[in-house]
Amino acid sequence: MTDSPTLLDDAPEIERGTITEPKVEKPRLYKVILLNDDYTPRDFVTMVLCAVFRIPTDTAHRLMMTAHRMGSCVVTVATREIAEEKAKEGTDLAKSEGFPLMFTTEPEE
Ligand code: NFA
Repeated sequence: MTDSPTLLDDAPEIERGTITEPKVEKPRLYKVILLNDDYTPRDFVTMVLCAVFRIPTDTAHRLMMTAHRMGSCVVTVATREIAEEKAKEGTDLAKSEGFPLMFTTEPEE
């Protein structure tokens, strides 16, 4: 009696001695950077950070002061899409009120 065909007959041959690494790459992350300027009021910067990045007021105030003293500071880290969206949201909100406040993005490492 001949064996009836099974699913295994169509299975690809296993390559002996080859270890295949799983090809799952973590997405590259981007920093959202708050830039200091001489014109945007401190309270407005703090408000934008709270509104756009959902940061508590005390944390937002610390970040604002860090950028004010150092020239810039990292607000958050996210995927490229989210980071660019948030940077634009913050920059546009300031622009709509006539302030030059700017957020930029840059890739991590
Ligand atoms: N340097 C601004 C001021 O003295 C405040 C500021 C902080 C602006 C952080 C932009 C970023 N009014």
